Amino acid sequence: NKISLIGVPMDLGQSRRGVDMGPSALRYAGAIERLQDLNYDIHDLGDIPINRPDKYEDGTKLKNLEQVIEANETLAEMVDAEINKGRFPLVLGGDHSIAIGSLAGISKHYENLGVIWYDAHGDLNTSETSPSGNIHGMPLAVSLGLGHERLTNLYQYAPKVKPENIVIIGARSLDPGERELIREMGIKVYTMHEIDRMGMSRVMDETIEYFKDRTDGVHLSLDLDGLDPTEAPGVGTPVLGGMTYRESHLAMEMLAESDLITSLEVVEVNPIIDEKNKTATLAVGLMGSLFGEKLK
Ligand code: DIR
Ligand code: MN
Ligand code: MN
Ligand code: MN
Repeated sequence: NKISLIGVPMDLGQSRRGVDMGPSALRYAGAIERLQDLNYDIHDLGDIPINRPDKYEDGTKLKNLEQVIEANETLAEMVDAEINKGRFPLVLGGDHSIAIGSLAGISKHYENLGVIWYDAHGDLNTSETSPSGNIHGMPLAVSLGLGHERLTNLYQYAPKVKPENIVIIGARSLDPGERELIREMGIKVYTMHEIDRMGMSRVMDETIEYFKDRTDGVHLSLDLDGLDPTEAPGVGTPVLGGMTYRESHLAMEMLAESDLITSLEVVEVNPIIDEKNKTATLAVGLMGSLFGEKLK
């Protein structure tokens, strides 16, 4: 019942400014109070210092690589240290490239870390397949050991996760290289098609059942663009046809009941393109459900 909150105000893994204000937006929306009300002992460790580049890089090669590596190394160390203290790491982003550091710090504590990737995207691009050069489109591939060596080997070990320990939920925008990787590695994906056909309830039942025996910890990586942009407009890369408010709360409540989740990150909240902090407020509500509001 001890949570350590770490903010990562970084927007360098993609091309749109503003997601660096995610941690502030989430705190402003009441993240800490929400969890305190559930009787968690929560330590806010503040925000990691982020070095801005002299000039934001563009083009299609890995953007702002040095700064992204530096931030992720710091994050990995912090997450690792909090787990050593027996505390649950809660990482607030920032763009999704910070999952590289979260997973680097977390995964060394587990033999078989499960990862739930709640996202419109697969984030399975490598430097070769990426259409954008945005590192936020790569963290899951990096964690599988694929991509730029300085990213895959961050925190001096690779890979961080095994393909069979990943479940992607909500995918509806996958690049050709990502589709190929999913096929090759047999990664489990519930696209919007499956969610529509089966319903979120069965998707989560299957996911929980799948992880229950094979993993010794499960990290939830919650990209707010997994939700439909009508409900989560404050994200940099919105994709129509996403998961609803109700489906997402159901998913979080079922995960709370399962008691499987051992770490969480909340990413891609961009308050400057949001509507009155709607997306951060939604994210904090989902955190409430994940941390057991319904079970109280
Ligand atoms: C796209 C977008 N697949 C890319 N990725 C996003 O740039 O690699 N991930 N938006 O969250
Ligand atoms: Mn305390
Ligand atoms: Mn993502
Ligand atoms: Mn996404």
